[in-house]
Amino acid sequence: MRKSSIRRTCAALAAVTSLALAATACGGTTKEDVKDEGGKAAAAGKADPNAATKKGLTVGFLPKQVNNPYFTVADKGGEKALEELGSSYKEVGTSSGTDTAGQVSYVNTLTQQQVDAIAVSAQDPGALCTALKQAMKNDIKIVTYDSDTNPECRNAFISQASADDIGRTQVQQLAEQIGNKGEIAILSAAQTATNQNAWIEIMKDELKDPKYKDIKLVKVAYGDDDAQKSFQQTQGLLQEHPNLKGIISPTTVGIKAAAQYLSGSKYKGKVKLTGLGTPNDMRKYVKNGTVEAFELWDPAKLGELAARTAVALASGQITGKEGETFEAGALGEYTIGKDGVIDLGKPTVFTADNVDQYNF
Ligand code: RAM
Repeated sequence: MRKSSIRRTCAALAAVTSLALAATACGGTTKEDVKDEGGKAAAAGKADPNAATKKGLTVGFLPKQVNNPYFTVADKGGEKALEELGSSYKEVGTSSGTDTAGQVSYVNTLTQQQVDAIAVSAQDPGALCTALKQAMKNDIKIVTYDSDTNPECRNAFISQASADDIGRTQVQQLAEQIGNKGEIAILSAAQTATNQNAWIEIMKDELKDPKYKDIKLVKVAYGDDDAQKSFQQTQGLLQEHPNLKGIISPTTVGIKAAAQYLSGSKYKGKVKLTGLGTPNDMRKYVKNGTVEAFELWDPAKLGELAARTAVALASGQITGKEGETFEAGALGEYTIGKDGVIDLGKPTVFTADNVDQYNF
């Protein structure tokens, strides 16, 4: 039986019965039996770098939040890459960045639909684990991108840049702007967000350097990647801490809302703001003097690398082990690092001098 007809039969079964039953009923003609050589090697835990790139795969993208412009750009990058590779893309997800139950149910749905791979940005590291492990048992490859789960709950994590680079450079930028002195605060996304929490830990570590002895981190606030909540949190930070000199917002939604608040207030240009934003969101605030510098990577490339990694995994070219290498089209060759982490590259710093060269 061809894989596509097996999939239809099993999908129909899965739709009317429990997944476990469907898997039993499809026993003997599961995906395992129709694997090519590369697939067999991968099933045995070995990568076959020469295995052909499979076509006709379906990769489901599950961002942290569907209506977040950052993920719109990232997932478009994934869609384009899959089109080039002859595979299909679909996107599902919640509109709130703090709906972990919603994310879990989307993982379960994609598993029932027997997609070949899932690229997911986790709202919470642990909450998705059981569902993701169930997907992997069903031979679905799991790639996290942007925000990771626990390493045993996925095959690989596509990191936008090393957490170290992202965390330390934001502190360095703000410290320079405030002359290494004064109170600062962080405006983050959701309190459970794996990516933001990893960066915040590194920021705190960077702040231990004696050169920052006159800088005091007074608060970490959470805007949940909700524009209104982030705006109000910024307002609250300034009310509670009238001597605040600077804010780091490592989220595209947060930095935009904070810039909007500052630019319409008496603090414009006085309270410094940096963090992670998109050039299109931040251009106006760089030009009107609210923000001097901020940083980000190209989200489209992050989505593209997630898609290409998913296809390489599903083709058996890699298994997610440290040291394996693969070709990611025009992005070049990547090597899998410790714990299955793949770094996209270095973040780019945007200022008034270069912000107009970017359009995302
Ligand atoms: C927001 C999200 C995302 C993060 C970017 C920088 O869009 O929180 O997870 O990577 O900001």
